[in-house]
Amino acid sequence: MKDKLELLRSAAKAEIHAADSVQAVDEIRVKFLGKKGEITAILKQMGSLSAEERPIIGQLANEVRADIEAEIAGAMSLLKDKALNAKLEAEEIDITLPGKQAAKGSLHPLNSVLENLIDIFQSMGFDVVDGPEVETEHYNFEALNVPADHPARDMQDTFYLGPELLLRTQTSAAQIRTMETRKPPIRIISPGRVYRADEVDATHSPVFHQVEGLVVDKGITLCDLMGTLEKFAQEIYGSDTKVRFRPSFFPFTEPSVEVDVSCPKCGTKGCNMCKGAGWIEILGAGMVHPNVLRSCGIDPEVYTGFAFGIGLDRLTTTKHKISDIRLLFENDVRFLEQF
Ligand code: 2NM
Repeated sequence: MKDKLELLRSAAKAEIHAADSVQAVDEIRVKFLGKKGEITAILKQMGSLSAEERPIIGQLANEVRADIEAEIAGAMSLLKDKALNAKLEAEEIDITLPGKQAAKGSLHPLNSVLENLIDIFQSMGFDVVDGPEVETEHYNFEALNVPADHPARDMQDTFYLGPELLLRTQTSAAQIRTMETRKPPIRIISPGRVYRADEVDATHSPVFHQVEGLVVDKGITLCDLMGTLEKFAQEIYGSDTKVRFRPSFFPFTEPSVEVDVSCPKCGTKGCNMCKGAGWIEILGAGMVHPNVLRSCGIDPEVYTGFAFGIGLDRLTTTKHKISDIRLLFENDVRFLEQF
């Protein structure tokens, strides 16, 4: 029995050494150590041994079993390592391959033009102020010297929310609030959404965007207005842009002007972009009406100021050659991705 055990030991070792896969080693384990294995078979015959022989053979059997178990464990771990290395080699990862590109968001064209515009005015010393979109008649009209019988105050043109409340039709209300709370010198712009009861078409929307500006100090003149707005237009459209001022009328400014720039596409020749005119109107402006200053507690005998209103939507469509204002509000990603 002793010889038999030694034979099993060497046979098992030889088989384990020859095995070339985890599976093969496992089969060897079953063959020698399993419930119906050869070692187990020998242990079952222990009953036929003498009392002296039994412990000796028992000890040897346990030794052989432990020896084979150790050999199997060693072979298993070697083969597992080998299998893993082979797998790693076969599945080698090329870390130089470009990864999957995540879709990148971008600024809405209105916001990128607005950021550009804010940069320009901030570099000239302007602050940015904000105000509520729901306004009172007082801030939206009365304080701005818009008389009660002015057509803008008609229900047809303004969204009223109640007898005194409305959706602001211009951002000047934010400027009135600033003039009430800050002392001159004042240099501010107020960008934001404004509302008018317009029908939607390629150039009109009931919601649009304005950037109004205001400067109030001692000795501010029309020359300051012209210089500031010329500089602004050349920063936006390029340094060779020409600027033209035409007389106009607004209730809140006197005198009032409308400002045109030479067409960014054709100079002043006339093309489809400027509809043959050679010039494009970009904003309205003027010297703040004494009544407006007075209603904010600023003495028009001491202070003067200029103000302007820029339509951000039109500025964006002309700058990016966008044919229809509605594209700015539909938020079709295929359109927005282009900016
Ligand atoms: C415009 C045209 C001219 C304007 C006036 C004021 C204020 F508050 F000072 F009275 N803010 N903005 C103004 C002047 C707006 O928009 C076309």
